[in-house]
Amino acid sequence: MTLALGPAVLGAVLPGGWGQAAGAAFSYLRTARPIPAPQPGERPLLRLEGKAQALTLTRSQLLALPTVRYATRHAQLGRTFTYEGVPLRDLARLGGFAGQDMRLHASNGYVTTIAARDYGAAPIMLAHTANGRPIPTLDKGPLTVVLPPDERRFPRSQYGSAWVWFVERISPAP
Ligand SMILES: Nc1nc2c(c(=O)[nH]1)N[C@H]1C(S)=C(S)[C@@H](COP(=O)(O)O)O[C@H]1N2
Ligand SMILES: [Mo]
Repeated sequence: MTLALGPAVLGAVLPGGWGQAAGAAFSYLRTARPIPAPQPGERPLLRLEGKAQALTLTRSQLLALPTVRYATRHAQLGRTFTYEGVPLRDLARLGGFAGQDMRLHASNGYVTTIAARDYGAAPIMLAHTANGRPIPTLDKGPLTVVLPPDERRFPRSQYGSAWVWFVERISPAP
């Protein structure tokens, strides 16, 4: 079953405390706001396959989810951007699979898994905005995973595969 998120659905899918820190305290730019109905003509960017149901989210809906912002050097582009996006931990909560490893599927067929111990302890994000603007395809948007600038915890030599670009679907790892 797929639900197109509208305000009426949200009360049902959002458990209390969602968007608040449980575990490591992330510094949020914004906490969760009511998720709006999709704007006319807006296309879904992300399909979040939850435990019980799947949600599709447009850009305006993603913007209403808990948001973090930090600057980090993109592992493949080699340039530094100030990114804004939704922590993977909050997406896992929204999908009802908090604490479970996350599978990320890209539109070019690439698939990888990010461990719950990684996304639970650090604000690895699904970025939708770079330097205040939607992320263009050339910069690996519209949705691209970025990791905090912590070379000791997330060395690029080991975490290159986590920098998934063109993300279109997220599910719990089987
Ligand atoms: N969408 C998408 N993201 C991806 C990949 C891919 O093939 N498609 N490869 C991953 C892997 S395994 C690594 S090591 C890096 C590779 O980046 P590079 O090809 O620029 O070195 O991107 C990661 N993100
Ligand atoms: Mo890789």
